[in-house]
Amino acid sequence: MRIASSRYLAALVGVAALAAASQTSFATVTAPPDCGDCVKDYKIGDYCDVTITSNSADPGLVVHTDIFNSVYGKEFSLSDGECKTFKLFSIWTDETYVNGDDTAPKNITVNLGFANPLVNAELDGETVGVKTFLGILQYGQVTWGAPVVIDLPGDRNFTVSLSDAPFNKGLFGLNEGECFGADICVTICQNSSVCDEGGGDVPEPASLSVLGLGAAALLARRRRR
Ligand SMILES: [Ca+2]
Ligand SMILES: [Ca+2]
Repeated sequence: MRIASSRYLAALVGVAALAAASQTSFATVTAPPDCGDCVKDYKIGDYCDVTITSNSADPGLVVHTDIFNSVYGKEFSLSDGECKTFKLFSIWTDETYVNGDDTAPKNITVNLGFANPLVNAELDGETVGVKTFLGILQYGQVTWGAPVVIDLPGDRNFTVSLSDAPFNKGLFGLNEGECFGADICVTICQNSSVCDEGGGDVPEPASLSVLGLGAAALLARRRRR
């Protein structure tokens, strides 16, 4: 009786080891579908996909923008937790002095269209003329609202944000013109992702237990011999 029970115990230990071994080997061969941390490709759209709307006439500080040519069709890849930053556009004013009308904030909107994934990020901000110390220091300022989070279930989740900046700083007036403007950068960060490939070959828990039962039967037959 004692021998039988110890054999039974040995068989059980064997089955457990086999099941654990089979589970481990399957898990290392193929990753589950929601493994995360996948490298995803990004591509910015073309000329028509990237637009900026800003204050183009008085009242308010009249600003001009110019999108960098290197932006169109730009391609890069990100894994989870990784960010990509690059210059998106320049901003400047041709006004020479921050008057009363210029200190009222005006809306600025950037529409950043992606070709991959096929989505649009709309980023809103404000431009304003700033005059400090009795007009000694003057400049324009662009400030952006909250970053835009784009969630694509089953694919990826990423954040798009733009950099705040002062521009056309001057003493007793503004240093007007594009040369004294500022470059605005965009930062794209991948928060999470779902892998494209894999997931089809992972055994279900049910089939794993079938595997375990098969091993048990095999062991029992061996013990009977
Ligand atoms: Ca003005
Ligand atoms: Ca002015």
